[in-house]
Amino acid sequence: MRHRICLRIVSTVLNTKMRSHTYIDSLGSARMMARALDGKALAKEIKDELKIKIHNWINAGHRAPSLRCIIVGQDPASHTYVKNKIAAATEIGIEAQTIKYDATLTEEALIAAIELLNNDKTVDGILVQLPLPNSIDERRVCNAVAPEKDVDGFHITNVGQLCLDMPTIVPATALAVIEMLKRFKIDTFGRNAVVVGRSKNVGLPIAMMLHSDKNHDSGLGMDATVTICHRHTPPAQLELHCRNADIIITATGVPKLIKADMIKPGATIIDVGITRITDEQGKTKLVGDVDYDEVVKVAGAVTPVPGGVGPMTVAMLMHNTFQAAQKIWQQ
Ligand code: BQF
Repeated sequence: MRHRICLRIVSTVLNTKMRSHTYIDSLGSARMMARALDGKALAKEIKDELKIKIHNWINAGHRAPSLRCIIVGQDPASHTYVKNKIAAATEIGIEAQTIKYDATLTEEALIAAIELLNNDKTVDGILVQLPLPNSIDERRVCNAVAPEKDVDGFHITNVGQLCLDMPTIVPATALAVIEMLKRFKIDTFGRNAVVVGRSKNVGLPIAMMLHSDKNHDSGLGMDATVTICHRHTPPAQLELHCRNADIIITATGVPKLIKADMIKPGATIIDVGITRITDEQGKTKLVGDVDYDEVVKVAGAVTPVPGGVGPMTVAMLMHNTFQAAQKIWQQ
């Protein structure tokens, strides 16, 4: 008994101080913890690669790639996201500016502003930070961005091309998930993948690439067997689908939706959820959809929140912006 208590103390010290990859279970046995997939470190690697490519691009006589971020209203989370994007862009040699409007801006005025940027030859990438105020039709606004400058990949043409496995601009969050699976060497070929959440900008493009044929033109297919679960999937069914999954991608914004008893031992869990919560001390913090502290004991690999998919989303937006800059030059 004393032996077990000692082990538990040692494991607690290791886990908190040294980030051990093992923990001691309730019977006193040492168990492996899942690999934490460090999105922040991978995002830095990708930004460093892009920084070199952009440097070479400019040295070859091109102007710096340029990005415009339009933000409407005062939502603090949206302002944080835009700041993250401008900082990342500036750091790697992309010329980036924020264009801020009051929440009272009309849909017509927003579309007029987008059209000015569409016609500006010194602008390569345009994004409109979502969500927009309820008075503005997001679909109409996304379709107003010139498809070749649509670095968010939300234009109807870019969505259609993605669905047809054609080369296109892919939404950054979906590209972030796919890039993490590739760079962390998570095998998807013929595996069972579950996507939890069916949003048009996140769940749909992820599910689309996961199930698609790698041999098709886009080269982004992952050849997995994909199940899409959503708010009308009964909880018992969600559990069954998840327990059968080799890979779970969750993007719901429901904290602790994905629990340890829903995980196949060794599975890979990618947490796209971001929810701001206030803890007991009144501090706000970010949490994902995954009950991380428990899931990490069963899964083979899991992305943390913060520091998982979020930073990778920003890195892949930079990838999209450089891609847009190169395509425009070829025309
Ligand atoms: C991190 C986003 C929901 C709705 C609209 C780093 C970001 C987030 C987290 C970030 C997100 C989420 C963005 C972390 C951009 C990702 O350290 O974990 C970066 O800036 N994101 C967005 O632009 O719009 C959203 C989530």
